[in-house]
Amino acid sequence: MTIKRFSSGFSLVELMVGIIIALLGSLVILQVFSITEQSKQTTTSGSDAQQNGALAMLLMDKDMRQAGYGMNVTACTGPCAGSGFMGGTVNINDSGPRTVAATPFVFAPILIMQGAANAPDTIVVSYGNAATTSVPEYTRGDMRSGTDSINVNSNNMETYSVYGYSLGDVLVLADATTGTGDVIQYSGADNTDDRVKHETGSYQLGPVTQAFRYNDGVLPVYGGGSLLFNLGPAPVNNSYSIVQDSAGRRNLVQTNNMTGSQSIIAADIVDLQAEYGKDTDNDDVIETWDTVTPTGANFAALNSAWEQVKAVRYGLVARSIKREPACNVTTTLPVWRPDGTTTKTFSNVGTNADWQCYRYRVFETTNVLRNLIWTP
Ligand SMILES: [Ca+2]
Ligand SMILES: [Ca+2]
Repeated sequence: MTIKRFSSGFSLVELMVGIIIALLGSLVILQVFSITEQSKQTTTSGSDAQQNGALAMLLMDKDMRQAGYGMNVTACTGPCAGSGFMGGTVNINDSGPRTVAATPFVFAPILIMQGAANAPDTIVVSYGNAATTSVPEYTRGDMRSGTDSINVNSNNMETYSVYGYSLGDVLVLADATTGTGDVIQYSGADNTDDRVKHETGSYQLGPVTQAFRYNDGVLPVYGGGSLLFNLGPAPVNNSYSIVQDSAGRRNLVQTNNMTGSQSIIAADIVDLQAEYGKDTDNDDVIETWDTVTPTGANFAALNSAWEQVKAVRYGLVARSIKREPACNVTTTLPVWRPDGTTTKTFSNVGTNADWQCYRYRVFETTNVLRNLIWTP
């Protein structure tokens, strides 16, 4: 007797039902995964903006805390009475390699170049880094030509010698009557007559031979009572501006105006606005916050107007990298408070047609120009 054995298994209908259930399961899993991924990217892009903005603020703040070091003038009697140089225009006679052209150096801790209409502002930060002197000397006169050495007032000191300069130090020779100056570089001293030299050629810095890069200019003759500031081996005159790249991204760019080099220091920074804090009645308390760069009918008036600038306040906007699918993640333009209370809008953010598809973070701070506390 044979036993007929039926082979057990799925029928075609059972198989198809099974496949459909598996497909539905996969769909649900994919859907959940997609939603999770989307929310993860949104969270990450928000933190990108947070990080970029914080980095931008950190780097700018680090520079601004030093703004004005070595640039102030203490009270002086004699031929130089009352003369300061804040707000003067200094030529950077640079023979070194540059990626951007040398622009005149406005001799002030902070210069805000207001963007046209509501475009981003550019903030220029300046300071010296001399290890020894942080106050200028007055010249004794007799600079006989534009390349002649400079007779400094060292006879005010105990020793009859040129004091406080190191080879390669970058100096600013300034005429406080006209408000113009020139960057030069210290190339040695002639101690028989207290003279500071600013020759072309090169010098040895440790194992490295360096060229004097700021001594090629033909200078006007500077008379007695001119100021000689020692800004040290590597003074800073940095511009911070928003530059749009070829892909349409806006980044915070730092330009080193002394050497002409440029770099992106924080990505996706879409606006930068700044205002001056001014003490207009000379009681060391700021009462005015505005965007007006000091002016004056003559240099003395311009100098006084600059000496009212005691602080800078600035705000910047960082944008998330991710463009959200729904363009309603931001509904109002970001704002800041330049004087601490009045609200102002970052209008430049809205010039991107799809600005509402991104998230933004606002950062704002005040930097007191504390290196100017000795200003007369
Ligand atoms: Ca502005
Ligand atoms: Ca005041």
